[in-house]
Amino acid sequence: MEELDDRATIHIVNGPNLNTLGVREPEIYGRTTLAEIEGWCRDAARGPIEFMQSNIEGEIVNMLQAARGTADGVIINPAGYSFYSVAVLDALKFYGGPVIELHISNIHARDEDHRHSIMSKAATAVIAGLGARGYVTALHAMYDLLEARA
Ligand code: DHK
Repeated sequence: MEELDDRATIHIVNGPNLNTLGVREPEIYGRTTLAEIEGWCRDAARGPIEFMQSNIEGEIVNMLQAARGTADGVIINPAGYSFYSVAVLDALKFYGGPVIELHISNIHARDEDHRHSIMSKAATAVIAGLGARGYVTALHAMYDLLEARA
């Protein structure tokens, strides 16, 4: 396998309410804060990472448009937008590079409102149910994906 260019840039995009991790429904999302997750990702990163969060759909769209031609890979937790935002889905398609869709909880085992992600149509891979550590798993998986494509 080829060596990964160690300057591969990964964008990690977080959707609505993920700024409240650690407090919101800890029985589902755990007690780890988004700042702690960002720290784990920075420790695990093999190159530059951008770690972003917004509660605003259009800002997520802007982040994904900006990732085109800039990010070698995108990891996205679309949170509540997962289940209906065609705008975020379209922006993911526009991005065009490898995408890992990430959910902290196992959405497939949840209620009807949190089960059917439309984002998966534009995802290279999906990770769900690993808790907050899923972000680090996703980062390692993205490097593996990029290495396999190199
Ligand atoms: C986070 C959310 O905020 C929910 O809207 C999703 C996702 C699940 C998660 O598990 O990370 O349904």
